[in-house]
Amino acid sequence: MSAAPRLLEVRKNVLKQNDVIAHALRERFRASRVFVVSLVSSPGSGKTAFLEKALTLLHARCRVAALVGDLATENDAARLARSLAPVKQITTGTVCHLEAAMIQNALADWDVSQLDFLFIENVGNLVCPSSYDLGESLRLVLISVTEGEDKPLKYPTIFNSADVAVITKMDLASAVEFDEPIARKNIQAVRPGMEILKVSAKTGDGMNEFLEFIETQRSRSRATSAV
Ligand SMILES: Nc1nc2c(ncn2[C@@H]2O[C@H](COP(=O)(O)OP(=O)(O)OP(=O)(O)O)[C@@H](O)[C@H]2O)c(=O)[nH]1
Ligand SMILES: [Mg+2]
Repeated sequence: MSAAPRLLEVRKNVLKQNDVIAHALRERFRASRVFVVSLVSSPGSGKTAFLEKALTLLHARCRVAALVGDLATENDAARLARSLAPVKQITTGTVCHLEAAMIQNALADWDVSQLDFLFIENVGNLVCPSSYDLGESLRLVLISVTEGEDKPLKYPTIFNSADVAVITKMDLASAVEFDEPIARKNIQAVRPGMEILKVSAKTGDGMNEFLEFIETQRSRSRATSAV
């Protein structure tokens, strides 16, 4: 057997194993009645800034926590911890995405039934994270106004693996001549009917709408998954 098919076989098995763990995680989250929201985007789209703001606002009214993945450093965990919510950094070394087993390990000593929301910030990457189910209830794909309206067309898989798109850094939109109708059209071309939210972590615009949105999603999921 040549090297390439073997590599393909190993990759398939890794993905299969990931799905088994993700399924177990999803069952655990459902039984614990915790709503899990993951964030994917390119590096620097504003995941941590957005999450810090969301955690700070939510921490005042419900039980929230976060996991954050990066290849190296604990920088993002330190930023998120300013919200006073419990936070854990997952450092992946050379791996360009989070995997379900990493989430399982990070949560080994956490009682998730004590949480209303758990957020997971993935490694900044528009390719690898799309293949890995983390057992989350809702996956957000962030696209910042500074990275170009064509990203959904260039990286359709990540948009297809997500449930909702969040346009970030709206405070910079006019400075970078962000063309919102084109960006929306591109998102819809890849994922027709996808819900799109707009936020600025800097000014706080759109944050209340986002919180209302996830609270509604959580209520819906609780109503449909009677445990
Ligand atoms: N003006 C403005 N800047 C922002 C906003 N959100 C994030 N930034 C800036 O964008 C840069 C990257 O933000 P991060 O929150 O670190 O982005 P990230 O997606 O978490 O980055 P990685 O974890 O490295 O992938 C930082 O300099 C932030 O201050 C925003 O809403 N407005
Ligand atoms: Mg970050």
